[in-house]
Amino acid sequence: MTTRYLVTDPRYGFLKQLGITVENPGLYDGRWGGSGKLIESISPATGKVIAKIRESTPQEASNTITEARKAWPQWTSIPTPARGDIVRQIGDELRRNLKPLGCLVSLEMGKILPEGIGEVQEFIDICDYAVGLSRMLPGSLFPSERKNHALLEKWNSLGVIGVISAFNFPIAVYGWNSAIAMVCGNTIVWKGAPSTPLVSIATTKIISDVLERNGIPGSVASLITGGSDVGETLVNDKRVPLISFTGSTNVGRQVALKVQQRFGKSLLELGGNNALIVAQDADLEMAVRAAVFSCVGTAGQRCTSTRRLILHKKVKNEFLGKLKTAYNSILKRVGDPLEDGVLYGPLHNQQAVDKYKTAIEKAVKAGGTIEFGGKQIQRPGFYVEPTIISGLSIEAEVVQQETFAPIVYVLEANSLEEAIDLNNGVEQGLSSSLFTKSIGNIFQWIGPHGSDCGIVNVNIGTSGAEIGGAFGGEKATGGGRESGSDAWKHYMRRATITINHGNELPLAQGIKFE
Ligand code: UN1
Repeated sequence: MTTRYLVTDPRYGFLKQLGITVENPGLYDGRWGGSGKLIESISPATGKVIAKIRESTPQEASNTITEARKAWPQWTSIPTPARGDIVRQIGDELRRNLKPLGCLVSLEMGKILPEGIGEVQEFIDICDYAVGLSRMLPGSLFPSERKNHALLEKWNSLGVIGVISAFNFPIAVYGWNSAIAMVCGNTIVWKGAPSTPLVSIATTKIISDVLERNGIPGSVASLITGGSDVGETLVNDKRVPLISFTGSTNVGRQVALKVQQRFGKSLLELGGNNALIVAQDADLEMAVRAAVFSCVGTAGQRCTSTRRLILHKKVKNEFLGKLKTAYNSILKRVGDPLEDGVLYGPLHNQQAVDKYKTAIEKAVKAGGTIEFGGKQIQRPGFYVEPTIISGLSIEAEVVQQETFAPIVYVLEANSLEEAIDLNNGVEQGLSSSLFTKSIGNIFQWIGPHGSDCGIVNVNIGTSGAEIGGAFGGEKATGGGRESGSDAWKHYMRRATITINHGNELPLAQGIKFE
């Protein structure tokens, strides 16, 4: 069954282009390495098995860390702009493979093809960014209070960086981490999501080919696959000074505690519970368009997806009417994410469908009204209706929790102050957006008494950030920042250096000790 499915579908030709060989028909047996469990990669659009992959064992994960640690001295000794040039070549290879890789993301994760391609583009963009950074990584020279002394700040690489990424962005989030970590002089051990192993394999193959072509060991960008035992091996290993973790708040909390226990550093991108506020003076057409993408795009499976709509009382009914019309047109564009013209694909797996159903049950029990959707879509794969629920208060358990599904809760506000309080009234603090035409509102929103999130948008939705800014959030989102701005600092250690180039030994603060 499995076998036939893979080999008879001509659309999967891109697997071959990516060097994913079908050694036994339908079975990628992981000959590249690994002797752990044989797991299945399942297509969210059909529920059928795409391939079987052999995972790593914890011991193999540990050996991989050894190899990545061995490769670090060579990699970090290469001049930074030359490391940048390797990352440029990786970006070029990704450009060449944009379409097939985008198809693979779409096939295995389940997001629509334009978004699959967009995700690979995000990796390309961060490669470009990292190449520029490789010519610009700064240091500082501060004035010393002592005569003939120089006070400097220098940034050095950390060593092996552990990257644990999630199924929903199976390539872009690894890209943010790896491109920046590599120009900073680190080697990487990546554990992708267990349910998107083919994307991890194809990406790592592309990168290791570039490295090896340049005489650099592929272990500079290593891959492990597996479940929580393999993840724990990485998290607990003292040879890994930084763990970058993307996933749920609950797992992230455990990762952070374990890493802290050994005085490692962690970089956390955890849950979001993002709100989009529509003020009384908003451009409603624009707000509706943005809300549709942020609520139902990626079938609600972005960390940045809109989970709460905070609507001014005076525009609430009009906005909701327009939103429902738009949702109805989305229902006509449900389909296989690889097909042209499809705007809305499946959830990632059965577990996600179960969580969607549980959240809706809980919402209804708590007194919520289903304004739109609320049911599983009867077709193969893991499809559910995009859903709007009103009538719940901010305190309701389901409104406080992140459900990784296309469910949005409608809340009402009488003023911007009230809307900001609602925006800030959850544990998480990733993304937020306000639709308004008033300059006063905008500055209130972006100021100290405004949104408490890491991402604070105006007249755009909550999702779809560019790579140039720092990406991440506050509170239970974990406080990490990845991608652009000065996120590179996470991947380096700072040395404060004082050099006495005179013949005397003055002490700071004028202390005499003679
Ligand atoms: C995520 O969901 O983990 O801002 C990342 C966005 C994307 C990244 C999302 N650029 O929606």
